[in-house]
Amino acid sequence: MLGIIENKYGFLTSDCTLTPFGNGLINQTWLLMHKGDSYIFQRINDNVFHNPSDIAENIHALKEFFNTNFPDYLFVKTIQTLDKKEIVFHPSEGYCRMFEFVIGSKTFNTLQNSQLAFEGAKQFGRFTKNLSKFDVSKLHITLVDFHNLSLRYQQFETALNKGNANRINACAEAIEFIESQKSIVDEFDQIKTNSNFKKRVTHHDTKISNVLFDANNKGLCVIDLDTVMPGYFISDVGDMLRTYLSPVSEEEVDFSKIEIREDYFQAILEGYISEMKDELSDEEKSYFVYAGKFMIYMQALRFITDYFNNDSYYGSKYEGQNLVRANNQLVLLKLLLSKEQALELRVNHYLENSGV
Ligand code: GN1
Ligand code: MG
Repeated sequence: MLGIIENKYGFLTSDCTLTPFGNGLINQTWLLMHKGDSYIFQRINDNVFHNPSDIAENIHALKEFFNTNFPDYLFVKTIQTLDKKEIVFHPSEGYCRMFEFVIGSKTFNTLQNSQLAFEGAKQFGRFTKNLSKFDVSKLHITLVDFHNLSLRYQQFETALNKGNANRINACAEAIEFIESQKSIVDEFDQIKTNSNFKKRVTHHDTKISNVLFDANNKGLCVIDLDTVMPGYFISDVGDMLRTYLSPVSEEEVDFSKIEIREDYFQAILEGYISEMKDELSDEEKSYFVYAGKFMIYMQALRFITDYFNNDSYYGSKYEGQNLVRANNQLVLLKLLLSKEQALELRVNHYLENSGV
């Protein structure tokens, strides 16, 4: 890696240190220190992103739009190579790129208070709202059918037929529960033909570590734009519900720690709607809780499908990790379903009383 950095960016190897950074599952990320300056250096996983230059072109187009229309928006810059490229291909290291590290900014891997959830939701809402005049058809589809729940369900069914039989046989209970919730897919099929649902510029990976905060814990902007594509708002709201509501993540093995924190729900609702109130149709707003079901269910499907397929997508650091992740998400889904009515009431109450 250091060789590429020296050849392509002109940073002498002896002046650089690289330290693994963050907890992404797909790309590899490092903090690069060079003569007192910090950068983010990444290797793009091209088993997942088959055309990394599409990502670079999308980010470039978004940057131009923000520069012209929202010059005050903090858009995290890609550092260009010596020959002015935003992405580098190396025969053995693959596709790499570098970003500036915004001085004074910080990220959180977990949420310690609901105010951070409000700020995160506000930033993702603001991102989509600011891009409402951006021609969404100009974006490359960096991952085809990424949040297509119907396809994810089909992939699960295919894995049930063709996957690792020992693993499948030991998961009867999880499979039965997943099949019992198939109506979540049917509802998504209806959304796809509902003209009140719009495809907007959607981030598709709204975990809290993808928000930059300032020293006072105010949100600055969103990062990790690899999966920015046309999409439905339920992807972004849903992934926030999936990853902010519980005090523990999808990696937690002690499922008794999984929880739905209603104050965090309220914070996501208020943060997102504060920006998106005039963008979303009334019908879209009524799918706020559904968004959580949609994303949690899809993530459970993706993890269990990968488990049946011998962990070929997410990999696994210990035997059964993807099954733990899938079961964790199924517990989260059950808890969400048990609170569904209370959360629907919160949405209705907030929408009626805040005048949006
Ligand atoms: C992957 O790489 P990371 O952690 O940002 C995945 C998301 C999942 C997430 C689950 C391209 O994101 O869709 O929600 O893992 N990204 C891709 O932790 O598959
Ligand atoms: Mg990501």
